[in-house]
Formats: sequence, C-alpha cells, structure tokens
Amino acid sequence: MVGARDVDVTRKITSADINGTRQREVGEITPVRAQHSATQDKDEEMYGAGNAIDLDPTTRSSTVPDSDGTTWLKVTLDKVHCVDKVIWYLKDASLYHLWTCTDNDCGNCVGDKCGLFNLTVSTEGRVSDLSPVPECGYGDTVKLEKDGSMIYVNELVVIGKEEADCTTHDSTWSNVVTVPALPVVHGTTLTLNCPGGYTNLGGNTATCLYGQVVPTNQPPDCSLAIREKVAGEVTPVNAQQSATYQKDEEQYGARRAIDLDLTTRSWIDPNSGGSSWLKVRLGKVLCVRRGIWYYKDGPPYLTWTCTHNDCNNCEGRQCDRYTLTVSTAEEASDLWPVSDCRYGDTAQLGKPNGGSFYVWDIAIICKETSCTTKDLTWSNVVTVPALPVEHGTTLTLNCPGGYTNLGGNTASCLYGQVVPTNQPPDCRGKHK
Ligand SMILES: [Ca+2]
Ligand SMILES: [Ca+2]
Repeated sequence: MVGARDVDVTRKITSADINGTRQREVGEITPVRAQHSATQDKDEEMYGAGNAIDLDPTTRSSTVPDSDGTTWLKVTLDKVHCVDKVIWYLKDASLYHLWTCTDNDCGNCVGDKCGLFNLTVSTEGRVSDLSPVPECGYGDTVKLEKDGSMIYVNELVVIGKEEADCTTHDSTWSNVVTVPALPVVHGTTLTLNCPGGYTNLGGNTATCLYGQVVPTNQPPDCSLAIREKVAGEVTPVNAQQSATYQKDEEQYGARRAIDLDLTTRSWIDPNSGGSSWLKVRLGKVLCVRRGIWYYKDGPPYLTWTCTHNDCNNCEGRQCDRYTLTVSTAEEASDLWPVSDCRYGDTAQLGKPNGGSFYVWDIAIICKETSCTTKDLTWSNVVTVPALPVEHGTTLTLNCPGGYTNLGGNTASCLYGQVVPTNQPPDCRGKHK
C-alpha cells in the first residue's frame, strides 16, 4: 500500500534545494532544536547540531564523542508526536537511512549502515513512551546514537503520523454508539455507549488519535448481557410457557425469559395440543405500549407496538411467524378509552404455526399511568400525598396511629405501580 508519506528513496536534490532551502516533506514535524554530544573542533557555526535541522542539505552537523565515548545527536520536537518515520539525507539530498517506527521501536531501518546506528523516540521527562496507536513511536525527542566515532548529518527529517479523522471504531465493539457520532477529528474525546437495554461493563471513554479510536483505559464491553430495563418496562409477576424443552425448568423455563439476563433463554416447545406460547403475567391491569423480544447479545429480535385494539404493529425479521397478544382476565380491555396502548394483565408471545422457539428475554413496556388506592398492596399504609397520584410521584409511607414502620418509608408511583424505594413498609407493634 502506498500512502502519502511513503518516502521516495530515489529522490535527489534539485538546484532549488542547493541554492536555497529544501521544502519540508509531507508530514514533517518542525523541530524546536538539535543538540549533540560534542561539536567537531568546537566550531558551532560550521559543525553545530543546528545544521542537521536547518533545511539546508549542504550544511552538516559534525558530531564527535563526548567524554563517555558515546556519540549522539538529539532533535527536540515542539510537543509529543507520533513519529512515523525518520529520514537522514546526505549532502546531495539523497537518502542515506530511513527508519520506520512502531510503538516498540524504530528498529525498521533501510540503509547501508543500519547496524552502526541506533535511533530512538522518547518522551523526555515523561512517565511513559507507550504509543496510543501501534504504528508510530510516541515522543518529543528523536535521538541518533553511535558507539565511538563521528556522525555527520546533513539533514535529519522527522515525519509524524497523520492526524487523520476517525471514521469508524474497532470492529470488535460490534454495536457501540459514540458521542459525538463518527467521523470526528484527531484529538476528539468520545463517550462510548451501549445500545438501549445493554450495560457497558468496559471503558466508556476514548479519544480519536491518528485516525484510530483509542480507549482511555479499557475497551467498551456490551457483550455481557445483563439488560438495563427500558423506560416504562414493568417487572412481571411470573411467566409460563406451553411446554419446556426436556422439562428442564432450571435451564429453559419461562422465568428465563424475564430474568433480564441475555445469556439465559426459555426454550418453548409446543404443548400436547400443538400450540407454542410464552405468557407473561403483569400482576395487574396495565396499558401495554410495546413488547420487545430480545435475542442473545443482539438488538431486539422483534418489537411490537400496541394500540387500543391489538399489538399487531411488528418490526423485525420474522413478524409473520409470531404474535403478541395482550389480554385481561376480565375480558374488559375493549372498554378502555386510551388509543395508543392495550390494557391487560397478560402479554402472550405466540407462534401460531406451532414449533419450538427461544426467548432470551422479553420486555413489556407500559404507558405511564397513575396509581390508585386499589393498587396499594400494603393494607393499612397511609401515603403522602394521598392516592391517586400521577406516574413519577414520590410518596411518603406512614403507618396508622399506634403502629411503627420498621420497613421502608418512601416509594414512587411508576407505571401504575407503587414501588418501594428500598424495601416495603412494615407496620408493626402497637404502642399507646
Ligand atoms: Ca543542514
Ligand atoms: Ca433471559
């Protein structure tokens, strides 16, 4: 693959280069300064380190060993960069050596005498030289070293990795959503979210660096599948099914479809009459807005949206094979006046043509409804404010005179259910 930064190893100097200054390369980083172990004849003007970065191929730095006997030339960059390549040009601007860096080293050298030289990229005075991306050396200092003898360098050119936009993230994060949405420019910080119903058990921030989305600490992990409840989702009282595969209730029973765990499934077999169904009990009559059937580690398999009459509006790949019916024991559902939900206390997923099927999980989502006195299961608890209250109201739970509340004392009205904040109230003991 040929990129914009591949170096033309046959390049020769032009008359313009000789007479004036050479042009900077694509991606070349402008250095701040150059230093070296010692200058030949202490002649800074003729042989100083600055001659290696002065854009003039005809001038050279001539470096001699220091008192330790080591010879080195160091180029300091304006900030920490991801160094892609380092090029050493001779007087006629022909390429003498070319180093290509990775996050480990710049050991990939092309040139006649690679073995004589050592080139390193480092972050001076910093903790870590670890590169956030694998294809470059991370640092603000480039150092060329040699044992003993002299080094003549006409031009040392440092090429940085392109600060490209990020267009996609790691394909192993199959369904991760980023904020802001991709593409973003180099340096942008991203929030990593899992899609609705999934919990991110990994890292939740990343940065766009050199065209790659790099996690701040660890990659996101949406694959473990304890679902977060969807807004409006009610907790079913129980579930039943037509028949269970191998009668194994522990592994394949109906409750596995309502345990919020996408690694467990109910495996529904037809009953003796040939019909296959999973029935979810809501515990009271609610107005069901939607039913979502989840598949393992994936987005919803089928989603039904309900109206006053039915839940026939289905989205997904196999809507023609399955049905969702919401009904009440009293058969009173048609009397309800609201049009955008279906009243009932039971949601039944069916496969009319028979046969087995799996449900990894199912969510029943209800329309917000108020809480009434008859919904209060704690016989003599007094609420403030008094029932009925709207969805979302916080309630204080008091025991009647003479009783002490040994349980929880707050609750909320959620989707027609009075739900204790922590634990249910417990009115006990009679005191004068
Ligand atoms: Ca020069
Ligand atoms: Ca499950």
